[in-house]
Amino acid sequence: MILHDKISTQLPAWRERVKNLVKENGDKVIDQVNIGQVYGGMRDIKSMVSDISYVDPGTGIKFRGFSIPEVLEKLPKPEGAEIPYVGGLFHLLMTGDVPTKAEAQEIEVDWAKRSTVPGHVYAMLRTMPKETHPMVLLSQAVLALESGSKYAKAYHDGVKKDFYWESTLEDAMDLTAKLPVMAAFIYRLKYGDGTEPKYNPQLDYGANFAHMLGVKDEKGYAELSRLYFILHSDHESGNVSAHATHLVGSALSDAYYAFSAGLNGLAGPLHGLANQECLGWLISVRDQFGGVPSREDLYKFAWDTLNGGKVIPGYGHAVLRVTDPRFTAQLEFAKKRFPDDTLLRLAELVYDVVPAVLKEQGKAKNPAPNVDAISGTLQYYYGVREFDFYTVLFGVGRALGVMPNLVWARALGQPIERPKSLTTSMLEEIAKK
Ligand code: NMX
Ligand code: MLT
Repeated sequence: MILHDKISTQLPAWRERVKNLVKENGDKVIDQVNIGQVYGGMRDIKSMVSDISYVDPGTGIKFRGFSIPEVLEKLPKPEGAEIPYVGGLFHLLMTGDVPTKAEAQEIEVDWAKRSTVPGHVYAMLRTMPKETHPMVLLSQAVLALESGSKYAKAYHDGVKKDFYWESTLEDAMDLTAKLPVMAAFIYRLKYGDGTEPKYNPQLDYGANFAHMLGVKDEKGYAELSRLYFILHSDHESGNVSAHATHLVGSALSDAYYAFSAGLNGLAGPLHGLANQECLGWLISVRDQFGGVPSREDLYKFAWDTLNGGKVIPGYGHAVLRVTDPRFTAQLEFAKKRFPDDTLLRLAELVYDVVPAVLKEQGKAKNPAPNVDAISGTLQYYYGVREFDFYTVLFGVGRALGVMPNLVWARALGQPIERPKSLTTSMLEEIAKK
């Protein structure tokens, strides 16, 4: 497998680099921790390492050093498409190399071969009550695949630590191959006829998803799916879904246990569920005013939300201090394809009005939009209008980033994660000094 060969070529140098860094500079101080941070969700404490992506507060995400416009420009694309292969992004995140078209297609072909979802997963999902949230179903489906973990088997068969990453890579390929199929089935089960989707090996990952979901404009939605999965793949290591995946994986739990945990974190309204909440908020504005309101009406509506003790979903960020470039990429995609859409015009007006409202309120450190402020608007345009499905889409995308992180954590032998906690009395003692 191409990813296996590339990683194993790179690995000796990486192991040497990390070993020397820790040996020669292990006691160099990179950060200090204060009491506010200990009580404040560990915000900004520099205590993790990832070479897969990095979020600069002032410019946003870089995937393996490439900005979003660079990724969209450099990665190979299917014939006649504007948005690159998802397989190309996965190759980039796993290896750091921009793949050729043939290399990106190799991942796509491998995914197609691994895409069959075992019957017990469908049977299990069918037993769940109709009102079960799609994120519960996705997390359960991921866990239900665990019995097929190649890493868990290799571990129990006594494979040496240096080789853990190989079976983890196999799990990463298997899981990412099956995720869009399981997501499409959850969509059909919840809102459609409940039939099991079939992956078409002639189509790429994004086009397959469009086909399996059964949207009207398959070509248009295939472009959106590729964009959506690429943009949502990774946001360095500290966000809840990536960190949860890493934390659980650090106990040497396999990719299925680890990613299911990540999904459970993604399902929170302050994290991935904000995309569902955001579209709900936009629709409530549209319905209250019968379309796009005046700036004054929107201003008042936003203040009513804040005065009601709620957050404005899709705005603010723990790290970013500017407009999220993932928001901008989606806005540009939509403006190019459906500039007159009511919800898009509304999302643009919100972008104009809400940052000023949040600034006036003076609480949010970043009043600008994040990735979730517009993603639902694009889904809605293409006819995927069931808001509670949106975080499932985020989950499919997120696997593409957290899996390379897991493979490399295994390859570099990262240890079990175990920070130290203190009691409040201890902190009070420290405060007196
Ligand atoms: N609307 C209202 N209040 C906000 C918002 C917002 N969009 N963003 C931040 N605040 C408040 C926040 O609740 C906090 O209030 P309090 O002191 O009363 O607890 C205060 O501003 C300071 O928060 P920050 O330090 O700016 O933000 P923090 O790093 O704690 O949290 C988020 C980051 C993203 C959780 C927060 O901005 C938020 O709740 N945003 C809305 C939900 C959202 O869009 N989440 C999706 C994030 C992206 N993702 O996909 O994960
Ligand atoms: C993400 O993509 O994970 C979100 O923007 C949240 C974060 O980075 O903290």
